[in-house]
Amino acid sequence: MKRMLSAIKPTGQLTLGNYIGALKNFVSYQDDYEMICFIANLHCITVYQKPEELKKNLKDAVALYLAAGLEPDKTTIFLQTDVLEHAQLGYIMACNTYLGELNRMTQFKDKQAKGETGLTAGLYTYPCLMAADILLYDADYVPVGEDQKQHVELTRDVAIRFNHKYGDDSFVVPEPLVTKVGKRIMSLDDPSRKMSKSEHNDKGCIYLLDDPKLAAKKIKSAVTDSLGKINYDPINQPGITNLIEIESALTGEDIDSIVARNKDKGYGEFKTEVAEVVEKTLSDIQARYKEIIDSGKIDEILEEGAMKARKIASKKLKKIERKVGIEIKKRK
Ligand code: AQP
Repeated sequence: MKRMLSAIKPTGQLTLGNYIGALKNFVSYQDDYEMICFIANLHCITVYQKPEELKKNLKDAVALYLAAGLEPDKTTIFLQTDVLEHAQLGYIMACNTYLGELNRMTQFKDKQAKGETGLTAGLYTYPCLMAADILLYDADYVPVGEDQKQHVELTRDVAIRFNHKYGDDSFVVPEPLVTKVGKRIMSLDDPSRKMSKSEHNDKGCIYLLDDPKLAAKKIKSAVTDSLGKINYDPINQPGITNLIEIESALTGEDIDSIVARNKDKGYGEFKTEVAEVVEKTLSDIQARYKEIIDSGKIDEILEEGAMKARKIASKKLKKIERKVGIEIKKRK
């Protein structure tokens, strides 16, 4: 069975974008792949987080993984810091990544271009840690939203170079898998920007733990256009296109069929239809989330997941340390 790995960094509450672009797909893949899915808490602190809030967001993220349908007997679920090998291999990967490569990473460049201050070295070198996260497990595939594709491509470049230098059996070179529908869910109040959890305007973002009625309201007040036609047209009608993508991703109905069915409807009526789908999705997820939080099983699931992950990760790290020559005595 091929291995697939992915992660989410809970720098805030998880969003509908995370669900559509990532979580929902992890769930559908878990039957066909050996799935490894972790909570990237080291990546979270590349940008300052209030410790108490972060702790809550991490726990909520695990509960939401499970509420979305990930099953611990099919998917290895753990916290990144419970497997120390991530940070160790991350350093080795940083020593095998060129500054020029990091300078080309658009996520960092965008923040710099926006004039954000206080950007950290951790944020800059984050793709090296991400490369380690993936290569540690010899993942064949990495399902990501469009924004993360570049980081997986960097991981491939680093792995190919490393294999060339130290031997082809070092790392499996992973492939990114980008979702077809919903690869980039946009902000509801500015459809030129991605829906992001760290977005400061709550109106543009639906959080998975939002009151479902509030989420429906956000859909109903989404920014659209003045053309008055339900079309799938990302360039000229990005707002309506975003709503079509959301509905299609959540219901599985084809984009063409949604457009055809709604072609004579006004925006208000169409938004009500999408709002109902979103409200139901959130209500279902939240009912399961509550059961999981009440069950008190999260610690146990994380411990079991970390044990399974450590077995793979420690073997790989030892092999890589031996290859780069930083080992003296063979570690057990
Ligand atoms: N809006 C989105 N549409 C589709 N996919 C998305 N993903 C995130 N937002 C969208 C996908 O979710 C996975 C986990 O992402 P992440 O949370 O680890 O990082 P991110 O992409 O940086 O997410 P945010 O919400 O934008 O975080 P902040 O605000 O902290 O920068 C990834 O596969 C991602 O593509």
